[in-house]
Amino acid sequence: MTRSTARLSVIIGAIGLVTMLTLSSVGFTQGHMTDARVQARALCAPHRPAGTVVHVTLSDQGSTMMVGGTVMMVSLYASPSLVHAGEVTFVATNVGALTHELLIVPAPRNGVGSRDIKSNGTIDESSSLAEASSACGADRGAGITPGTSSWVTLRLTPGHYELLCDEPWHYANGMYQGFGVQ
Ligand SMILES: [Cu+2]
Repeated sequence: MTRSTARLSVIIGAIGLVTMLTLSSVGFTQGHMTDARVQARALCAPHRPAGTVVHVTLSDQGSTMMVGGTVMMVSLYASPSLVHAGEVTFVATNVGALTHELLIVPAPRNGVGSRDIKSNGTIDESSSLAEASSACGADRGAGITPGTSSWVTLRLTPGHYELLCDEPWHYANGMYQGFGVQ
């Protein structure tokens, strides 16, 4: 290999690396799409959402489970993440490949993400205020399947809350977000 071909292959390699990084960052930021794009992708939405509407995007990187099925790339992103007290409708849209759900729970004393994980990979749901887990429907169901939305309306008083997905091991892998009501 001549010096110039060696230099050329270094340049091509660098371009390839930059392309790979760009593509992977596009994939990783999928959970942060604008509300409009999320709504356009969802198969269903509530007809007349009551109160303040919060869009929650549930996402994952598909079958990246490793080591005993407990490591996965999952994400939950709510917009807005701070609302005024009163009636709030959460519309949760699953743009990932796994089934997800949305629970609205008062934030744990030790901070968002600090809940104990049971041996089956879930948390104690007894303090949950509401749940959207019905594919193309309101309230509780069998889970939000890929490409569908679920929604739930409730009255929230000022405070700190946690939005989370309690499919096995999703919370343990970071599928939660703090949510404020003022
Ligand atoms: Cu999940």
